[in-house]
Amino acid sequence: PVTIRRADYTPPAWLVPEIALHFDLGAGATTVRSELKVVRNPEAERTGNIRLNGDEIEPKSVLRNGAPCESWTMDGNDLLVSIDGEEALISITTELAPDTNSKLMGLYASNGMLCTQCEAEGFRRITFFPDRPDVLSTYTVRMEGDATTFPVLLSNGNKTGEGELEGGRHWAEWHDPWPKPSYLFALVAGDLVALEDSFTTMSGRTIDLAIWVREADLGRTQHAMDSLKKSMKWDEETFGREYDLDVFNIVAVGDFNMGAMENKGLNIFNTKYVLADPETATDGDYDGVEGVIAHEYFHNWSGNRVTCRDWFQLSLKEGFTVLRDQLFSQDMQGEAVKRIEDVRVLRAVQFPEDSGPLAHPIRPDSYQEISNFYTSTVYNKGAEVLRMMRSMAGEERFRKGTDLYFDRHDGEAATCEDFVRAIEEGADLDLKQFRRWYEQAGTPRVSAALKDGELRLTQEVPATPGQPDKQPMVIPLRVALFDRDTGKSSGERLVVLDRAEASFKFEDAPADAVLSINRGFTSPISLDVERAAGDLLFLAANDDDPFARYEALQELVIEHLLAEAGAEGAVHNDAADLAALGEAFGAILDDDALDDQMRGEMLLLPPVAYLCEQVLVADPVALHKAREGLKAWLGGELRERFEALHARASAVPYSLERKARGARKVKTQALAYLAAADAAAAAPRAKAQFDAADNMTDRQGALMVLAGLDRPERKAALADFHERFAGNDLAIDKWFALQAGSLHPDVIEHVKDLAGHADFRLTNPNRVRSLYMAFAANKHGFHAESGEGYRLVADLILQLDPINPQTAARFVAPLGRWRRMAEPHGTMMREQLERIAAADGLSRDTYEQVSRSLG
Ligand code: HT7
Ligand code: ZN
Repeated sequence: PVTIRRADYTPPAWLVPEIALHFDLGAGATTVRSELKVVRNPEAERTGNIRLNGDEIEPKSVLRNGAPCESWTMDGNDLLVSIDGEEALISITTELAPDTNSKLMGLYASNGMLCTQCEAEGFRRITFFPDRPDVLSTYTVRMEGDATTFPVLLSNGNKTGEGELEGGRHWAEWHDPWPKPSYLFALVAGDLVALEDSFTTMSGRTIDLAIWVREADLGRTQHAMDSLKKSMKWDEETFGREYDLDVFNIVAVGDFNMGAMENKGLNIFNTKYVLADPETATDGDYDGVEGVIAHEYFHNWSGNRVTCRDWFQLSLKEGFTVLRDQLFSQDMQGEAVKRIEDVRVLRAVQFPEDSGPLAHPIRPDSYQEISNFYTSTVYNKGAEVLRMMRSMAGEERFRKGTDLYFDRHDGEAATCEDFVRAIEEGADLDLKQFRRWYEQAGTPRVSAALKDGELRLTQEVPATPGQPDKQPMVIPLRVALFDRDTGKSSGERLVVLDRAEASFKFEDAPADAVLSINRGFTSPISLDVERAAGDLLFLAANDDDPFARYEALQELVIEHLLAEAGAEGAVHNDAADLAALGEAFGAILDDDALDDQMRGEMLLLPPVAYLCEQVLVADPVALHKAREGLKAWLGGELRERFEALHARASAVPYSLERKARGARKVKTQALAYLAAADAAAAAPRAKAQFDAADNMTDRQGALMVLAGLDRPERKAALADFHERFAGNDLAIDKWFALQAGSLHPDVIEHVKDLAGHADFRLTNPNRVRSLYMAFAANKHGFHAESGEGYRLVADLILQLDPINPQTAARFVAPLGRWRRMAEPHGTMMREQLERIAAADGLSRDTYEQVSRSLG
């Protein structure tokens, strides 16, 4: 496979200011005729050919300026058409078979409807085109099809015409006035109904909003609509961004490779991020819908109005849009809990990526298959990098920077460098050295020690593939010092570490102060703090930054678990002994000043994925056992308090208010602790919660606990759930995921059986992820001593690769951690990767991930 390099960027030789597309739609056969107005790009090197990318398509006819063109050639998948003058009209016909398109890229069929996915390189599966984000065109789209099969015909922009045709057919035409790259093109044809509403923008324009779904799903769309309207208002108020078309359509699709897609004026969503009602969606699902609706909507400015010059700049739109959706959710749900949730995801997913064979900078330098770079690094670390700029500039100055960025680059395909320059100028910040966050991969490790009011910091950025030597990063850290006697802090300040070592003097430091550092998780780093015994317990009880308080308790737990698991260098210390931990958790349970949302965060033990990150070579089984052991011990030690918490929370009636949501969160946590301590006693309690549930959060929580228990209640609850939600794909996904992610000793057998279940389909990414991603994340199943867990995932990759390579390639990363896993795990994981690598005809997606993982 060819490696594409960032350094090789050259501007497109030809531009396409206008394109008209004609679709004659059918699930079995669709004909596409495109008309491209092409003009020479004065800023590029002259060439006599235009290169039009294609993928699994053939040109049925090629016209140039209205006449059949003989002088076209194929170069691999690409069509080259010669052009003599400065401009031309090129018309190409292609034929597609949407119902055999299992890759779900380009035009495909899902549940009887037709839809598209073009980011990153799907448009070239529809027609030949310079399929790169720096070619911007205005689109006119005419669709024709059977009026009964496809009563609704949607595309980007505004509808400009529609009518009947002979033979029960009809047509519609859409025009999008905003020039856009091909990856933002979309089309939907199907038998859909809409929840409709409107939004009045800050300048007084009325926007028609519609959420399109299958008729049976209409009753589950209100939350998505509410989320959309909140997002539109928030983006006006917080970033000054107004919507720019007369309509905004969202369509929910059951077969989708990712979460959603921000196509201009026609967002296409995985049903998972649209449909929600109390009976079938958990509180987490509600948040997911709100967050993803916001994310896609925010792309209208950060991604669509200002797009990316090339795919190396992906974090320009994704990192920025993740930051925007995180800030939105903080405003909607409360800052502290949302921040903790976001950091937990970063540490459990991005930190392992950054310390493994797939590590890359937020702006990668090369790729073979761009789909492999839609990563937690580009998205979540990308957002953290921008958040650091915001912390250094302050909210107001950061806004000046983003205003300048939007003004300066509106209508352009921009680079990360353009963004940094706009923040530098608009926010008046020097970001020269800060740019290293775009260049260097790896999670910096910072050591901190406080002595006599002087804070000494050192940093080290670990070597990553292709980057053996690193330069010091700019690392902002919010710091406070606490008086050990009064429990009070002398205020917070921001220190910026920009050298390998530096010291900061705190003139007002109390004698024998306790250090609170990286408050609010100012920087995406790992920290090593020299502490006196008792400091963490002090901070867990007294820190006035909720994140720092949470962090102190997590640190205590991590120290204990590493020591329990016999991790190298870990020792039990006085502060982290079991009794102290029991007291700290007891205090969390008793603290009336904590609301249940925050209590729920504090009660969550660190995930094994993050525990593995604490050591060079991890024993995942020992860490998992230590974690479960602590859970069981706490469940027994604090049994009465967990029972009281479960009873109190169970009495709170269902609503979507914060208080009721908090109660549901701690209710299932209490159940999980009790079950870990005494399965026999907890099983009837869990079954009672399951039976009494009037909402999915309680029902799923109870089933999650039961699924892990070898008790009779398990079978009955699983059967009840399956029958109750038969035909509801999203709920049945949960049924698969709960079993695959369970603590049950026979989980591997369960997964094998589930793969043969009548409801399992390899062609549906949600279903595949619900079974196999849940399993790959289940440390006790995936890392089974037999190696059977690794084999199962490798088998899946080989089976799925010819069907949906993009989704198959996503399963390589869990096996790719082999170097960091203790023996015999490391060898067994590597052997499975080698087995995949030896297979014939691997896709570019899977080949790239496997070879990087072995390399
Ligand atoms: N920008 C969207 C990315 C996306 C995507 C990428 C590759 C293959 C399929 C895909 N579906 C959506 C999603 C987002 O970040 O908003
Ligand atoms: Zn995005």
